[in-house]
Amino acid sequence: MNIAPTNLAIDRERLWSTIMQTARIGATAKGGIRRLTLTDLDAAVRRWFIAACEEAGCTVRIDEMGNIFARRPGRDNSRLPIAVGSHLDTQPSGGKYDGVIGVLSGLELIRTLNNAAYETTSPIEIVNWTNEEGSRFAPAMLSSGVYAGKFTRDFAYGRQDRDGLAFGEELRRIGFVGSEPCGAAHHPLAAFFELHIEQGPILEAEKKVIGIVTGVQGMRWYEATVTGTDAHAGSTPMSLRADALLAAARMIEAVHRVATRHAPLAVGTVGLIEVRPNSRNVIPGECFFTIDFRHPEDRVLDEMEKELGTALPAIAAETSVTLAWQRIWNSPAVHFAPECIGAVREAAAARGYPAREIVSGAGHDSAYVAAVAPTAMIFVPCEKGISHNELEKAEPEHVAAGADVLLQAVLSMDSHLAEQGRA
Ligand code: HGY
Ligand code: MN
Ligand code: MN
Repeated sequence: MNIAPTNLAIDRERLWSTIMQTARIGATAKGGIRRLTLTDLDAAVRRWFIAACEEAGCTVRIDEMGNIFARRPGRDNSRLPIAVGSHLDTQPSGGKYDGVIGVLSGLELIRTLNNAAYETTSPIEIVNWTNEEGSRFAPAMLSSGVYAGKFTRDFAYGRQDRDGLAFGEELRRIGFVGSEPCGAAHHPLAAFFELHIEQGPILEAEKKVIGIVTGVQGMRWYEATVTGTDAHAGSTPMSLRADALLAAARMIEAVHRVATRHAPLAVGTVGLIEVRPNSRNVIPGECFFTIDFRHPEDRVLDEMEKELGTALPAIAAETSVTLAWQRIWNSPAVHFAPECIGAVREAAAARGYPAREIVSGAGHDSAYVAAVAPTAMIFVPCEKGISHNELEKAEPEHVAAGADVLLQAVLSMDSHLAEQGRA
């Protein structure tokens, strides 16, 4: 695909100040963001985003999952839109850039085209996908998943947070149940590009500015509930205990052992644990915890799951507790569209940015959108690869480079589709 010969360039100061402006919505003392999905803070940043898009001349549509689509018309609006985007929700102690730079670089792209009075052939859309993080409502990428037909809307609406609040009710409460059905059949895209920080150490270590993302590794989430017996910490002999937390601790060690056995490509994490009654002088009678397994190959994830299926029940038996566990999410490994990967690769080369191909360790909405539209991602480095952490840090020039490549990739895709008379 030949690069659209444009001397257009994004306004890096405007992009950076926009990122810092929205970072104030849910800002934490340590310089991060706490903006959990479907909270009032999520609603506030959504309203900010809609107002900014309308000010940039976009028309805004919202679907029944709260996904926001801001559209800039093109010369031929009968064509499918070329979309860019990501997510504005964050982890409980998230950073300023995860998801945010993918949405706001889309706004910057629109602002740049407006300032240059540049008319694309296809319409351009910016998308904010609801609940990418999956921290409050599991699984992750829930709304791009409904859009791609991986989950039904009713399944998504029924997902509950740890306080028992349901996704659908919370979406209604913040006023973002849109009128448009959620799905690629109702809102098809010609292509989708997502700019994101790498959230890993590779680009920084190799002094690369751009990651040409070729796909996303496989991910599986499990939930386990261990049931023992609440009992008095002082008067219950060690031999008579059914200690749910002790059992869970050994199971967590087993998760680590299985992942380490398949390292360096496999990773395994227990990130959420709840102990009941959680009282210092009561032997815990119940423990709930989550398991996150990932690997680039689904067959290895099958092996890891099998090993876990042997280890966990054995630990339950030796600690006199009962175990209930289930897989709640399976996101197979994804390969992005060669034509979109090519557009990113050529855009980075045309701008002279040091780049390398990379597979994403983190999950992204692109993983699901890729099932229903040609998709690729662009990574930029973040300091020491740290993310899902308030100290997450990206350099302005790297974010600007990523937005620049995004602009160029979108414009070359637009020219390519126009030449083909397609979409
Ligand atoms: O879990 C993930 O990889 C993403 O950050 N939701
Ligand atoms: Mn993200
Ligand atoms: Mn994230």
